[in-house]
Amino acid sequence: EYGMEKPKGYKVSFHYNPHVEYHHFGSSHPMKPWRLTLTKQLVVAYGLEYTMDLFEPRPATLDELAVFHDREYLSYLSRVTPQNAQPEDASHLAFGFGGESNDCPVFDGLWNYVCLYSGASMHAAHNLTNKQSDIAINWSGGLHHAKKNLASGFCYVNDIVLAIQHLLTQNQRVLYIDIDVHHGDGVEQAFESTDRVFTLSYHKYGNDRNGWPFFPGTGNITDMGPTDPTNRGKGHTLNIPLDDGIDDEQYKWLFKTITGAVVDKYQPNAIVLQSGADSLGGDRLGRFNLNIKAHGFCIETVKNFGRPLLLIGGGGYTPRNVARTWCHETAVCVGANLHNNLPTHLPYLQAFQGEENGGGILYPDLHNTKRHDNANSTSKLQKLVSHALDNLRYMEG
Ligand code: ZLV
Ligand code: CA
Ligand code: ZN
Repeated sequence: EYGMEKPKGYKVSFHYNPHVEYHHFGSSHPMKPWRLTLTKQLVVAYGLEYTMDLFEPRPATLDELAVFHDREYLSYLSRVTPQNAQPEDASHLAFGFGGESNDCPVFDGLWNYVCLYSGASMHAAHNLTNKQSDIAINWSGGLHHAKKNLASGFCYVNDIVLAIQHLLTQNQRVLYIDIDVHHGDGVEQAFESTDRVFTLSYHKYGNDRNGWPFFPGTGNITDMGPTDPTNRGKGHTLNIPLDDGIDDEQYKWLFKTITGAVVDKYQPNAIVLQSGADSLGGDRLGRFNLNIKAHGFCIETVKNFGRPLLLIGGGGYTPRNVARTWCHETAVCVGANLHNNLPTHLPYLQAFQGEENGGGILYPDLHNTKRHDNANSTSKLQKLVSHALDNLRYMEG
């Protein structure tokens, strides 16, 4: 009843509006929308565009975003510009803009940008509900920190929540999986009171040397959502807090064991996978030591569950490695193997050359490129897995 007859040969669609690329958060801001240009160029250079249905979705409308977000917030978001913004204004700060860290700057075309990436996620979700695709991909989405009335952590509109809300019109149970190095707090919070969405996030958790928590500071193993037994969402959240420097074999084992157990128990009708590439080794903001193929193993594992799959982007702050990873994962979806030497007719080949290691190739060794010592001992991870499996018992069967 989950639809897909053939174990291989899924119908894949790629949802992308190239106008997102032309938006800039500011030169010192780590979020670079042009990483999507690099991704698309790699996908095209490897010939993957011929293996999928390509769509250029229209921007979402304010009414479509209001299915999740407050209208007062959207109205502010749609009108604020770098010229008219009042940085000291109480509502500006209350909606999550400006402030000391300025994670969420107001830049030119901001409203257009949020409507473009949200429109793409909603279009991708639509392709799944009308069964035009088995796997729908939107690398421009995955902005998991946005709340209904608040911008947070580079995220202004929560395209994931909007896509899941659409999937819920046709599916009884949706599983959300988040492998971005940050906790998927916005999605967790949005569905904390329903048993129709299960949220599972793997992330770095804990304080640095100076006692500052890794953003956003939530998502310990004990955070299982509401604990009140009358709350239908009780037990439908699972958080996997990890420490610096986790390696390929540890992450793959953890992901396979825990995600497999969740799918077995919850039996989702559709899956949404946020594939943030900031969990790779060498990421500018991340702390893990994963290689591209270990990250891609998670996508392969989820694909093999054989449920309709919405695959979305997220974080990722070393643009050339973001592009490599999302190109590899696009290939995983269509079942293609890519040669390690980058195609020579790649327009942005320069971006992938002159690296210490990895110049001119798709699969550089990213392990320890930033030399985060591995603080995850085998025994700690084993305890984490048994705690996680224990937590699943709180879900009513
Ligand atoms: O990848 O780094 O740590 C989905 C996503 O999950 C913070 N924000 C806030 C709370 C106090 N700090 C600011 C610390 C700044 C450290 C330097 C930056 C440099 C320029 C601009 C922003 C940052 C930055 N901000 C690094 N980490 C943060 C986080 C937000 C992380 C969002 C991850 C988004 C797309
Ligand atoms: Ca995560
Ligand atoms: Zn992230």
